[in-house]
Amino acid sequence: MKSYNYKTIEEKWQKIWEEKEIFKAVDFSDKPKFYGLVEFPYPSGVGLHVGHVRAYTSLEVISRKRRLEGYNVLFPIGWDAFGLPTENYAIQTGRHPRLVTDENIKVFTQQLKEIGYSFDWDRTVDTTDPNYYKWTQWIFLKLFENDLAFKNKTYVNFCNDCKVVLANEESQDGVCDRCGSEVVQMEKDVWFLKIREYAEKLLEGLDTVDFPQRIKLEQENWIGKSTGAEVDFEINGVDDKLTVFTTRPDTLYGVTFMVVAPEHPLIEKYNDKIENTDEIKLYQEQARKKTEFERVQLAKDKSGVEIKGIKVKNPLNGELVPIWVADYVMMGYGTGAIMAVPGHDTRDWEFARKFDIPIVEVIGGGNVEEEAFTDIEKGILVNSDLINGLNVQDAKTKIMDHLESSGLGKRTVNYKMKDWAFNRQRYWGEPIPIIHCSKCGMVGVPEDELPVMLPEVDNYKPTETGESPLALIEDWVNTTCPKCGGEAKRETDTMPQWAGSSWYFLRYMDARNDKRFAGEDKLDYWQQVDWYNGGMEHVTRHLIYSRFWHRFLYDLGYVPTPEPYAKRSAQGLILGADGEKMSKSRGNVINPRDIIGEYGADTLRTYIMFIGDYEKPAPWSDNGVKGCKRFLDRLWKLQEILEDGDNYSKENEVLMNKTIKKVTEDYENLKFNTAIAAMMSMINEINAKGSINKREFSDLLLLLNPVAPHITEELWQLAGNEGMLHERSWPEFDESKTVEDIIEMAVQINGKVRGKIMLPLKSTQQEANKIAMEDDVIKSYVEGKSIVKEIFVPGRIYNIVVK
Ligand code: ANZ
Ligand code: ZN
Repeated sequence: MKSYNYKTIEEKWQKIWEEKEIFKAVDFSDKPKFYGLVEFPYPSGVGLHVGHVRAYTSLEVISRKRRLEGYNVLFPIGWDAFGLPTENYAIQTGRHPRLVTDENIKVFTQQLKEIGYSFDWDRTVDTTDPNYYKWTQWIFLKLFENDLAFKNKTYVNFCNDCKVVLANEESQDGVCDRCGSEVVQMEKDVWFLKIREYAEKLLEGLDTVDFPQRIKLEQENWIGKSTGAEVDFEINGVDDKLTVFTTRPDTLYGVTFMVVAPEHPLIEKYNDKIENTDEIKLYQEQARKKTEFERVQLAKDKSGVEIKGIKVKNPLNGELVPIWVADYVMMGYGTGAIMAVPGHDTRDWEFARKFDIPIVEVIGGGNVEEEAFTDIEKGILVNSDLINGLNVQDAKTKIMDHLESSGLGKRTVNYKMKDWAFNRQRYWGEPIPIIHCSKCGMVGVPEDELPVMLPEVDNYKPTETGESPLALIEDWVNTTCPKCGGEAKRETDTMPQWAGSSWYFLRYMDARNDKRFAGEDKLDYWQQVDWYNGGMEHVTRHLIYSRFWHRFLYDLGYVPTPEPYAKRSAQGLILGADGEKMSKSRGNVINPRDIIGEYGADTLRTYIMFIGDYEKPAPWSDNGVKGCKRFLDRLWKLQEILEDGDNYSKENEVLMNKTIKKVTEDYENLKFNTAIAAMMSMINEINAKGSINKREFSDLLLLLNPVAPHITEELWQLAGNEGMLHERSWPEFDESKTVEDIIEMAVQINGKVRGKIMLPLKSTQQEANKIAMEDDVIKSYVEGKSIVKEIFVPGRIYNIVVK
């Protein structure tokens, strides 16, 4: 027997797969199709890590299994290559991000190939390739044409260190996600996409997909649908009103003040009437310096100023209510103004306490002197004229009916989700294909002029003014207006990192098309992603953004399905051996290449699938790796006890059926660890029995092939089979043969039948004894006596002779 030389074996099969283009997805094949998608990597300078291996091996296993099951499989890979690390590296070293990206892609490609993944390498996409970003720009233009892209002045989170405008999500805790320095507010005119218009569709779509519950929940929370009412409060003495959004119209009788956001237009509008404008201006300036996070999350200590000179009237009882300005109310949500009910809202309660504003109880059941009473299940309306005695739900309905019929308000829905800040002031991103003309306004670059290529720059560093370095290249910026032919300027913002990944799964269906983002016929054939696996980090935004783009394209008739991904799963993190997150500073990082070098790719793949529950975090274990290598060694050694045979032997029949069933089902349920454990114990049983025939061996190889494709192909060939293993079909099992036959057996004591036991047909004498002694009657005849002799005829009789 040759020894298991994984290095030569793995190189050999990888070469064969590549040369024969085994894993090419076939457009329009008659076979059923399966589209498995993994999140494409950002090709960073540090190369592949074990987390990638965990993320990719799962769908690799499913994809290989699907091919054996007769599917035409699309299992692609590509590069999400725009982004800050590469750009920052370029700034430091002066090397062009293009060169750096190409080098990194080379390294990643080689590493993925060394692991033996069955990707279709003909379909790779690279988001930084003009042939790709041409279509990213094209989708942007479609959004622009459909009024879903707009520019607006806002205060943006600006990192003084990175010189970049950050999305709210990138500046949580008021610090920059990337460098940790303080984030300041800067006024800028930036691009937004109107994802809010898709809120309802994105919510509804969740009912039609197979996503883990926690992912659905995160999508729902991100969208943050809130049902309530808009209520108009007449402004006293003028013909105008202040409209608030409330989820609690039932508490209207408990309103003791109003709050408007510091940015609310009312302040400007009634400047003449307001008596303390200086005080308010000062407050507005202070608020401007705070990030949204500081205003909402950190605002333990409430601040605010009463607007003197104007009041509003409570629409139900006509009482005059003072208006305050306070930064815990955000301009970007609802109407930017609230009716404050300190008796039943905690923030309002804290505010009222601090500024000595009356607190009125309108929901009985608590003690509003001590804290806001917020129990909407138990509370009963009090001090509320129209609705006294009702529960909260009924009171809401009644008040909303009343408001609507008397024209004082209306039912409304709000979404927490903000429009998507779609811009970066950096170099290494897709140029936004818009031209600014002083006569025509903003004009989309004509489709036949796409892509708008990234120009060469001398310096990749963003400008101090917060503009991208593109703004400094005059001959690029200055252009002519596509509409009027007059002098015009190009947009110099680039797209955010999320752009390219919002539609890459469509490009894989037709990656080399130069007429369209993907051909209609191919989109029709591949339809949608059948199964998408990835991480939990950043998944909320990526899924929201890509579902939005996809849904938009669907609405325009460009793609055949409303949702891009039929099913989504997520892997857990691989932790360092110390149980901590892998990090350079902790020195607990495992490099997959080292494992491949020492044990081979099949061991790496097997171990990473064996490491633990797929969806949970799992610590690395060197012993675990060695154990998996020993498993493959034992598999290799089965050659020594290999016998002829085209059918399962009687002895191994149950073992085979049961293992096939277990592995088949476990793979589908992401229980790779227990599937592998079943194959490990199968090998142990085979070794105990001392033989395995060729048919049994082949089927075992097939079961393990998706996980360890090289060694299984090799063993198949060494066993003298024709063709290649991956051309065979997935083994089937007979449900009725997955358990041992159970029989009834009489137990005699000194020749007399004293009881009956149930036991598997092939039980041994020891097993029969164990079961017999669990029977109290039989036991009573044996207890206290010594066993002289036992006669055991398997499947027939068990006689115990005692004295
Ligand atoms: C009166 C009231 C009484 C409220 C009560 C709550 C409890 P969600 O569920 O998040 O939508 N609100 C409305 N617009 C706001 C804004 N721009 N900034 C800060 N707070 C705002 O919450 C909606 C509730 O949050 C609204 O209902 C409003 O306060 C407040 F016992 O109105 B409520
Ligand atoms: Zn023009």
